[in-house]
Amino acid sequence: MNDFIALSEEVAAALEDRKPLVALESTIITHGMPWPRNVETARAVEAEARAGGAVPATIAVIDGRIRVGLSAAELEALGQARDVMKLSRADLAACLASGRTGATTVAATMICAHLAGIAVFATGGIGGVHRGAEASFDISADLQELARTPVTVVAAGAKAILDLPKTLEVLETLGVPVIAFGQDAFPAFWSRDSGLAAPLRMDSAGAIAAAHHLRAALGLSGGQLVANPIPEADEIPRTEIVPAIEAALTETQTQGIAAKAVTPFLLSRIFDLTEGRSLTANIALVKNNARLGAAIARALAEPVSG
Ligand code: PSU
Ligand code: MN
Repeated sequence: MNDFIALSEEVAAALEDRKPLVALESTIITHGMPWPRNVETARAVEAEARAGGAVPATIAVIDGRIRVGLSAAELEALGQARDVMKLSRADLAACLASGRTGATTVAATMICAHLAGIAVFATGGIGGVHRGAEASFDISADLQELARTPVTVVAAGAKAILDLPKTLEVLETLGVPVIAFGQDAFPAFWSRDSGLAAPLRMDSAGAIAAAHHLRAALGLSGGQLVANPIPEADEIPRTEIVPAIEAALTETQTQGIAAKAVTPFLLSRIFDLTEGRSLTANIALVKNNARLGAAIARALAEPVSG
């Protein structure tokens, strides 16, 4: 395509044949989960997309080049690498220019997926408005990206480490459709119900695909956030997760953690404080999202009627 972006053979062939594709991010691998479960999960999530009838396209920057579709060896190397940049919209070009390796967040993965021609992307949780944002101004660039880049993102809602009411308010201000899948409540990552109503609800992949096409037809920029609740069997009870979240949040303050470091720090502390239970749930929900992403990609690949 260009010398700054390279598609794997499989991804290039799938695009050429208009087969369903699902993009996957890499920050979850490098900054979201510990090795070796990060790599195992990345493989399992790719397998889930395949089982759902879509070609997975894991996205990262390797040695200054955007790569769409990674080999098993490349995934393994990325999962063990140190000094991997965490790339959002602001960092992408600088990483390419300096020939470095970086993992793409939701925002950067959306940009790269769109460049490659992939319309659906599945992940775990999106970034959002952090608690205390009225003082810290910490609002993830993921929200702005959803407002500008036309990719449908499947996530399990947003983590309760964030301020969920403010996150929903900002998404509404930005004109981002937030669609709960199969229920009325906005899911909160480890739990199916955040206690907040989702602005929109859809019950089929076909409806989500139709809305994706219609946004483009209406000339509306930006993507959609599909909030897919964690499977019931994998939910973590509030009594277990809330104290871990509170403790981890307090530590960010006492240790002065800020900016890009906040989300990875919280994820790793909650992993420790729940003795790994947070990770088991995280893996289950990403796989669940890859399945829904594949179904949406299949629906999008069907010829549009009318
Ligand atoms: N939330 C999660 N798991 C993650 C992330 C967020 O539950 O792995 C990652 C995603 O890559 C997301 C990024 O795009 O963190 C958001 O980082 P920040 O809050 O710094 O924008
Ligand atoms: Mn931030």
